Amino acid sequence: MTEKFRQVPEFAEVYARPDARGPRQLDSVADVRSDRPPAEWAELAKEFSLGNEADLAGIAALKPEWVFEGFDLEKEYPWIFVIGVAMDFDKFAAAPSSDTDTRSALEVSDKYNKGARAAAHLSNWIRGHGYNATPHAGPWAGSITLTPAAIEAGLGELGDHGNLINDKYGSCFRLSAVVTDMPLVADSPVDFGADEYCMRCEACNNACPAGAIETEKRWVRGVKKYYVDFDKCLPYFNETHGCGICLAICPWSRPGVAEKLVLRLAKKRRASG
Ligand code: B12
Repeated sequence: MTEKFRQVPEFAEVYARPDARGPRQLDSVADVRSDRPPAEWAELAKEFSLGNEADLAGIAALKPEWVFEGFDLEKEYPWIFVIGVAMDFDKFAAAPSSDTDTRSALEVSDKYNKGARAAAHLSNWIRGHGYNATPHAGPWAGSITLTPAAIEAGLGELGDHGNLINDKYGSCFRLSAVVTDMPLVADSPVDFGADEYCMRCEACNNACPAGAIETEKRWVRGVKKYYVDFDKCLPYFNETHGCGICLAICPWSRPGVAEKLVLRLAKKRRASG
């Protein structure tokens, strides 16, 4: 049986701090809609978001298969603006946390808050221009599975550890999002070689204390992708205030490494025609 998630009091405090997650109430949607071409809105929204706590920003058309059962967001909101917030590597890489060392878990909570603020800032900016916008931020699952949306929005490739690898931050970042009816333009998925790299690297497979990360891809709901066995992952995750070892050990996550790997893989691709 899965053990209950062991929360230390500090976490509840981090999430409850006044304004830690941005304004408690969103602005109302302006009565007058400003009119601009979608490409211009997309550029302006990214510029705003990157200047207001987001480290990464990308856009995708919201697909119904990303919305959890019981919600039908995509009828109201055709677009999802995905935000990435970098974590401090040294703090995050102190994973796994314990009752006496909560550095990694606190960094995670802190960056969940930053992601929530970034999504709230952008939602209000969009609302100020007369369009509807709703923020989505962890640590709760909310109504959307963010990983496939972030892949479509070009924030990174899916790594063997089941999460995104970005070409600057590796896997050392968290996601939040804004769904909106502001007319935007979708970005495209990226391919800088992380998927191929993962096929030869076994760092996360070997480091996972629960043996939850499989080396081979599997067919999951019609897509062949890297697979993590969460029945194995969850008990250890709960025991360690959120684990995180797999993303911390990922070679791409160490500061400065992702950029070098991207160059090396591009060179290799050019050489092999
Ligand atoms: C539930 C959840 C968990 C659960 C179970 C994971 C799961 N897959 O269900 C537990 C508690 C174990 C967990 C653990 C962790 N999580 Co988590 N988790 C989530 C959450 C809330 C929902 C994921 C989900 O939708 N699951 C249900 C289904 C869809 O799962 P699945 O079929 O196995 O799909 C997974 C992947 O295959 C992929 N996926 C789903 N559909 C598709 C479709 C295509 C085409 C592709 C390519 C991929 C893909 O997304 C899922 C992500 O794990 C998301 C936030 C969010 N709202 O999306 C964060 C999230 C995925 N987790 C995150 C992180 C960082 C972690 C941890 C490292 C914990 C930590 N210390 O931070 C570990 C890593 C464990 C691991 N190896 O994945 C980040 C990932 C950031 C990144 N760089 O990509 C997210 C996005 C949270 C956030 N807001 O930043 N997590």
